[in-house]
Amino acid sequence: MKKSDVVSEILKDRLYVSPKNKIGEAYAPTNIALCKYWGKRNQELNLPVTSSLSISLADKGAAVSIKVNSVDQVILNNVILTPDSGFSQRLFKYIDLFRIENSIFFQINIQSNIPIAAGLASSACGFASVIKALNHLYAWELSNRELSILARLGSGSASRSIVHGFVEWHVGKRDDGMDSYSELIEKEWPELCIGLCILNRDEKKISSREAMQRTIETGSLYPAWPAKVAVDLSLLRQAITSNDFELLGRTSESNAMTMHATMLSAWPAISYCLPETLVTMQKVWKLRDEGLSLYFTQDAGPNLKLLFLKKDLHFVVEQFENVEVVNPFR
Ligand code: 2P0
Repeated sequence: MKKSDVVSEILKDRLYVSPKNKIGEAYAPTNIALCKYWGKRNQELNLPVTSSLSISLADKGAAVSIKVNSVDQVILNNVILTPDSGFSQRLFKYIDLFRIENSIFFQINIQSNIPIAAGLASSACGFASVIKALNHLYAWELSNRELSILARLGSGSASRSIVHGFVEWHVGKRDDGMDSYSELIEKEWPELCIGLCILNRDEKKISSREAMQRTIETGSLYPAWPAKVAVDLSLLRQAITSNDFELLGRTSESNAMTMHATMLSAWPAISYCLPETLVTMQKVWKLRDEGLSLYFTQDAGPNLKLLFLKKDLHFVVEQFENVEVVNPFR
């Protein structure tokens, strides 16, 4: 099954309508997985091996506006990208799925307040905001479930960036992925804080896509991953329902460490850690030994995301230079 088949299945005859609005505008928050998506059972459709669970980062994300233009053009944070840039090409390959007439071109203007490709889930909010903006431009009136499935075709983690709050991406069983979508967990936790510890802003050398695939193909520890996810998902749901922060923090940190262990077991081994990543981890562990309720998670990059409660905000900000604090339920 191809991506275009999924698009036709969801949009049906709406795929053939012309833009109804002059401009399509949308915002999507980025998201941080507390239980990670690591490995695809279908690379074309970005269908995952397991479910995953994330939290959306409120005002950290991407705002997109799309309008019909004389040529295809991407403007990223006020800079016009050259058509042969990797970012522009990936984006228009995605747009092509929704473009029936070859004679229609778009200008896509993206304002993003997170570093691109530094393990801060820029593709998540990027593709989620683009599909939401197209939905507005064409007045398709898609449901969040449909938007999530279409966002996933751009990037797996984008399926979790359609809504704010805690989100679970259901693994699904079907080959066409129609049951692999994300859904809001109806629970707010206003005391919960995320601290973005940006240790390095360089583009990563190995994409998540490549790293996942190498881990599946060669990682001797990967076979243990689905069982670990099943346990962690259940613990995280329990932690969210009962406002058990220690359980949430412990489970999230352990899940991230296990994901990185599967990568270390691949050949050639993959590590996204820099020396400063390890120094920051040690600092979290030391503060925790001293009684602070502080945990971290790490994605496919060297930066860490701290998890703590509002009551410890001032102390955490004092301890970690340049930490940027997000309150997902503000
Ligand atoms: C996650 N990551 O759950 C995991 C944890 C990185 C580490 O989803 O190939 O950019 O576009 O589906 O979504 C990053 O991978 O990969 C990611 P594709 P994506 O957030």
